[in-house]
Amino acid sequence: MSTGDGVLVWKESFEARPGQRHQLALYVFRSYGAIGRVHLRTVYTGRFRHPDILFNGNLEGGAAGWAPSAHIAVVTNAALARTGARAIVCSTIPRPNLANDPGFETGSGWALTAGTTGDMATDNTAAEAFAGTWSMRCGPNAQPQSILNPSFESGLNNWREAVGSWGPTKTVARSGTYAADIGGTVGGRFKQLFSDAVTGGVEQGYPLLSNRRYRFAGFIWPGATADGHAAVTVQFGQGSTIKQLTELGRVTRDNSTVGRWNEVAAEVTIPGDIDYFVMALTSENQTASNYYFDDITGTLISGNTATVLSTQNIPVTAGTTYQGAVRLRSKVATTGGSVTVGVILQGAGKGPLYIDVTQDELTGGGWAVKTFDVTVGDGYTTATRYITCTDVTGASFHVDDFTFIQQDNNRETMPGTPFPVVGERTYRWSALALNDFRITSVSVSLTVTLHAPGMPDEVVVSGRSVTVAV
Ligand SMILES: [Ca+2]
Ligand SMILES: [Ca+2]
Repeated sequence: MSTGDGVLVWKESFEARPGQRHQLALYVFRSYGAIGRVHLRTVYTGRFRHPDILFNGNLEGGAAGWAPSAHIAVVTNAALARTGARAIVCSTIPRPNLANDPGFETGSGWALTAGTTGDMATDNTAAEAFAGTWSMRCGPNAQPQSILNPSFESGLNNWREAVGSWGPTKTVARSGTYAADIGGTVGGRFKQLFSDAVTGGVEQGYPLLSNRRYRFAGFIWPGATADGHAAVTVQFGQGSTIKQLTELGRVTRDNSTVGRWNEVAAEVTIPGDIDYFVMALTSENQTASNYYFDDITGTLISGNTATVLSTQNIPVTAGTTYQGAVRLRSKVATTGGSVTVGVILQGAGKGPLYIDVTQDELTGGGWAVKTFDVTVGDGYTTATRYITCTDVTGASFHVDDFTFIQQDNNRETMPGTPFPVVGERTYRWSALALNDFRITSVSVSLTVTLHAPGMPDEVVVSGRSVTVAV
């Protein structure tokens, strides 16, 4: 016999058999002091028949005591039942699409966040939609043109007469009413007209973005008896220094050029040591008749991009995998460019994380499917769909059916009937599961939730769940 915290334990045990009667007695002597209580406890150990306290656990009472959900039901089918005729059947849980209006049929819910107004927009043209009548039109992307008054419709504003006297003319015009002309026949002279980004003061160039591609172009009309030649040249500079001259082309009068507009053009990728350009129009050795110039342009043709962002922030769960999918196509008349679709993951204290996929080939008018998968990392709580189109030229791309589907952790629960339990007692629960051989992925588990007044619920998942995955 031992003592401790007022407990007396007598560890001696003896065999007990059914039908036997035993008596435990204790004599207590209290000589003085406070009133107390004494309890006697006898511990029986052995193999007992444990009562099954779960109501309708064998399901033979149908759904009584259970609350079936959309895809968990009690069915009568002896072939599926382990005992009796009924069993719980967990059928396929459809993977939910979490994206609102994937087919753009409301024509709303998206905002242009980058690019030029009109670059991208929802489009209610049935012929352009994969389904329904609406789709998202992507492109063509606007290509910014730098030169002010490129068509001389405001005379020589933003142009500077560097050599000789020039004039706007109405004699010929490729666009609008006016063109620039070299101001009459000037035998043997060299004449030059420079672009000027800011009229008045010192001539100023137009800024350039390095490593981007530009197309420089102009049109020249030789007069009927023009001789010598005319040219359009781009002067590339850095600071106050002209570092490179690129002649787009020169035009002399002959049967193929006279009396019509002749384009001279070049595409240039801007090196890192160039930051502005000036256009120079020149005529040289001309004695007899005018040359005319019109539509002088410097156009950024690479890196032109636009983005639309969904106004729906889709709640996501860390550790869960989602799949985004779209239908997209380029029109027959589309000549280049790419479309990127994806989501931006965001969460408190987290920078935006872009998950996307790019279609950079033309589809020639046919529909293609693009998908991207994302398993959400810790800390991210929302996903927002976006679409970007870059350098789309000629005609547009169209995007339709932009879904965002939860691929896993699609869970349903069928609650049973609460049953009372006693503290410090041990319970065991079990269930048997059978999977259809056609199942490709599933996990089932039996869970008990412990409730106690004033205490948080405690969820106890069965030690072994059944998982099948191929
Ligand atoms: Ca649609
Ligand atoms: Ca013009």
